[in-house]
Amino acid sequence: MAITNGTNSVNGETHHSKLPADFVWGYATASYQIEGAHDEDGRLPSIWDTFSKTPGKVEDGTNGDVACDSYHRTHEDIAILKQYGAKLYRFSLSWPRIIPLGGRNDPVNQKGIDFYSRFIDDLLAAGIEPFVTLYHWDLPDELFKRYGGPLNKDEFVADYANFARIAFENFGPKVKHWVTFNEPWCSSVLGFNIGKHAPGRTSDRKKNPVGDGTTEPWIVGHTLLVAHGTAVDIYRREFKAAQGGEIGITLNGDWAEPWDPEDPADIEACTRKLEFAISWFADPIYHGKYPDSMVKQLGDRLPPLNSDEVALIKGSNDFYGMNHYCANYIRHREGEADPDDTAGNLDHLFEDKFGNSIGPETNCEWLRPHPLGFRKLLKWLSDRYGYPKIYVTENGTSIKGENDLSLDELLNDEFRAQYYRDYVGAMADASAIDGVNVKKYMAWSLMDNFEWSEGYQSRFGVTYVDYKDNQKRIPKKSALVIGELFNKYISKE
Ligand code: PNW
Repeated sequence: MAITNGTNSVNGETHHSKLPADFVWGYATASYQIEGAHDEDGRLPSIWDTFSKTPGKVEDGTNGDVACDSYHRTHEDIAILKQYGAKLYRFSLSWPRIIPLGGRNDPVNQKGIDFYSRFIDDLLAAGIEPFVTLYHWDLPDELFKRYGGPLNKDEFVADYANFARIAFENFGPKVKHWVTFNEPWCSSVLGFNIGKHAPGRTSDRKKNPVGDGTTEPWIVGHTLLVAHGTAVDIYRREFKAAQGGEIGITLNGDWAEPWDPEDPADIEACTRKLEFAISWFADPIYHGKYPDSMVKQLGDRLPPLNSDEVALIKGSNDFYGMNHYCANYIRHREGEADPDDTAGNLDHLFEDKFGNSIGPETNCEWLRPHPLGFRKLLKWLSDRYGYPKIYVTENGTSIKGENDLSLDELLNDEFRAQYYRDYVGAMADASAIDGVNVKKYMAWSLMDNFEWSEGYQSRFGVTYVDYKDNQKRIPKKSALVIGELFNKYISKE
């Protein structure tokens, strides 16, 4: 049977893999990337406000002060979601809007609560289910200044637990899907080793005066795991029975192919790459321990999980939240790992030994589409974690040079449309052929937005945002294509 992304040719006839009839899809965004209104109605700075205003940290020197202005345009955003046929919207709460200083003894900002309450009501009135991320990287700056944010486990966990409880109390009657943390790998590694994300700590003194990339990412990862487990525990003990929702964490993870498919060391390095990127968090959650490969390489730099922590963390996912974008070729490195290494002593490459490219270039240096990798990773996760219910919480692409195109060209985003055809097809195959239990899908992103250290140059939206003309929103071709795709793939019976 020849298989190419959702279309299977059997005895000369073409069949489409189907997604289950109860499959739900929609779009994703995050507060700092879209809201703007950075100093309105009591909001105080997050670490991303501070980081993006530090010269040299964001490529085009921009920040999220205005972004897509979604704080003032919730009606417009809901109208486009509805127009696109989305039934699900993943967005994140801005912690510094809700508790401007962040801490458990700091005041709660009623205006922040009211803003999200109204937004959730309006989404539901439009027939769109809210899928809420508690933490998508915009830590109140004060908490970082006060005690180092996630570098201080006890303080951070207590403050995060308080924030989570406030969110469950206020929004839980209407929100049935919660994500505790978005991509803890990014918070830990990009924020505390590479220094590419806020708060920008790293061992590299050319980039930042302080930071220790050999220890801090592992401390932060530990903190985030414990904070996740604590929030889930609070939800299950205090809210779940009455509110009936579900909660999980969202992990990023891209697929790995061996640089030399004949070299057992490269094949092994692929597993190690997935373990360092994904199983660092997923193994404690599903198996109650860190992967052996990480313990072996990192020794006591990987803070052990004590038995109370294991009890909190093990079994703490009601669903597996999966963010997925691309794949790499992986080549093992010889010798001892560098103390600063976070990847598992291996290289990420775009070409294999024979010069084959993993996929076409995009506007992001780290992202090259490779749709079959999506199917393979869905299967890999399912095998390793016992066929959990998977929600794809992000998937999407930027386009090389998109920002420099004319408006007509930009709206005709065939590269992105093809990305979604291939990726949604690969997911349908994983579901129909491999038995993967994937139930929801949210494309990244509803609209172009602040792409972190890449600023506004890399666009991920299915909606064009004109930053020069009052953040005007115009649908791109891909928005139409996604609707048609799910219409085709989701079973009608
Ligand atoms: C994810 N990397 O971030 C985030 O969840 C989104 O907020 C973001 O806009 C989206 O993917 C697109 O980038 C990532 O450098 C950012 O490997 C950077 C990386 C990975 C994920």
